[in-house]
Amino acid sequence: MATSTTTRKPKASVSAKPATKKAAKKSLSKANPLPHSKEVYQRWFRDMYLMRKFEERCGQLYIQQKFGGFCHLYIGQEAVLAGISEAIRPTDRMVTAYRDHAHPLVLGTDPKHVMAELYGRVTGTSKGKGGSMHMFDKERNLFGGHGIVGGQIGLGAGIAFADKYRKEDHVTLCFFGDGAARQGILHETFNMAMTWKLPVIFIVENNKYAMGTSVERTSNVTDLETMGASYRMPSATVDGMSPEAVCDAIAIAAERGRKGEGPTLLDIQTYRYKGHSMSDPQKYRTKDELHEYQGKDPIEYVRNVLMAQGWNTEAEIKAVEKEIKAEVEAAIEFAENSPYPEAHELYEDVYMTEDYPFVKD
Ligand SMILES: Cc1ncc(C[n+]2csc(CCOP(=O)(O)OP(=O)(O)O)c2C)c(N)n1
Ligand SMILES: [Mg+2]
Repeated sequence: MATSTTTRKPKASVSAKPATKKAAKKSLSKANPLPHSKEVYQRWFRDMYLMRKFEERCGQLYIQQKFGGFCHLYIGQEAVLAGISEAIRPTDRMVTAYRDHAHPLVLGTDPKHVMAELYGRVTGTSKGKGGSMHMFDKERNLFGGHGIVGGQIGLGAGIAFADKYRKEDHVTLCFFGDGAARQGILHETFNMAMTWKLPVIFIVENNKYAMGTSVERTSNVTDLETMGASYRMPSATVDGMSPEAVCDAIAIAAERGRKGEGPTLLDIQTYRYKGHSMSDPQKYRTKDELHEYQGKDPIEYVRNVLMAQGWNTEAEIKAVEKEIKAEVEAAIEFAENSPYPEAHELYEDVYMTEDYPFVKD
């Protein structure tokens, strides 16, 4: 995440990336300047590789029944969070749905506590009481992890309202899926957010499907950016397989929010390589479609940038990969050795106010 207190200036937008490694190497020559520094690409590689490896292990552990509940993987969508993290400040807020393991990781939450939450252990981010769908990190302004499709759209505007009311210049990043975009709450929220010019960025993580239902089967309006039009909300469609394109779009939207100009809607087009959750036969899509997106894999792309620019050797990249894999294994060990919450925890963290009048012994 950008650590400076000023938002980075939006960079020139970047065209679609080449699909093959050979093509990538060719076009990423030193003569072809990139919009970000070596450090940014190196951090993107680390962050995305951590998200990917953490979740690959989550999928395996879930099948081994090491933890229960639901498990929705983010694999394939990593460029969205990588791009965003470069365009925001640590004080900005995030609220998302149940596909939420990667959000705390990119914000810097220790993977140990994310894994422990999946395992339902007291050392988890929500003391083991939330599980996969309810990752929170108060210190890093992550407001969850929500299981009701579209529920967090209203929450996002509420958080932004509180910041505006307190005259604080934070921006809220409110994530939801292409399926959630069809919930009625979106319209009420868009209306209020535009009326009050709230500092919120509505981010559709458009992975083309809501469980097994494609965007095309959901509505005659398949161009989701137009959903902001009735409210005259500035909107754009963004290539979500490109961290650079996401970073540019978020930087512009965040600047608008901080200047008091109100919300932005971004239809960030991405793809999930895995099923909706762990029990999904994926009959609604073809292998060719999946391979097409895997050919634009953002981790491969950034790895190629690092090597083509001469910023890292293959051996250096392999060393980073080894380090991250070890970090994920350490997180699993930490989770497995952590205790479950005690029974009294059931009654704690329910109300903010300890003497809430309706809580009686
Ligand atoms: C109000 C509500 N209706 C239905 C569900 C069941 N459900 C869970 S996930 C999901 C699909 C949502 O898809 P999308 O918003 O595109 O997000 P994605 O899973 O693709 O990230 C549905 C219908 C739910 N959790 N809440
Ligand atoms: Mg979806």
